[in-house]
Amino acid sequence: MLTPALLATGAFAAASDYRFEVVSARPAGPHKTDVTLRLVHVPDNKPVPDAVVFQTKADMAPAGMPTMTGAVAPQAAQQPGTYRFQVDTGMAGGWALTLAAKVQGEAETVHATVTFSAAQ
Ligand SMILES: [Cu+2]
Repeated sequence: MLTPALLATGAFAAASDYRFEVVSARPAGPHKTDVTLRLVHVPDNKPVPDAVVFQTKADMAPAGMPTMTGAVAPQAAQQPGTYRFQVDTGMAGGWALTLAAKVQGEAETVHATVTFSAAQ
């Protein structure tokens, strides 16, 4: 006898079910960019509040300068499910923001890299 191959959706949530998306990247003073991200639970496209972002890194890998890095400072977010950071973008161009986050009730760490453009 065959057992059903499909398990209920959501029964086994995984880190790959979550995605960080760029909401905006705005200049915030000289060589600083304010980056707002949204964390989405992909299967139902719902925003995920209260995740703890515990590791961040910014570099210019998208512009071919992976060794050019910038400090990342978390900021208060305006909306649940969004996450805001001020990045020291020493140079205009393409930047990558890499994060590790813990989602409430999820055992796996969510790793993500988003790209944004810094203008100055
Ligand atoms: Cu650069």
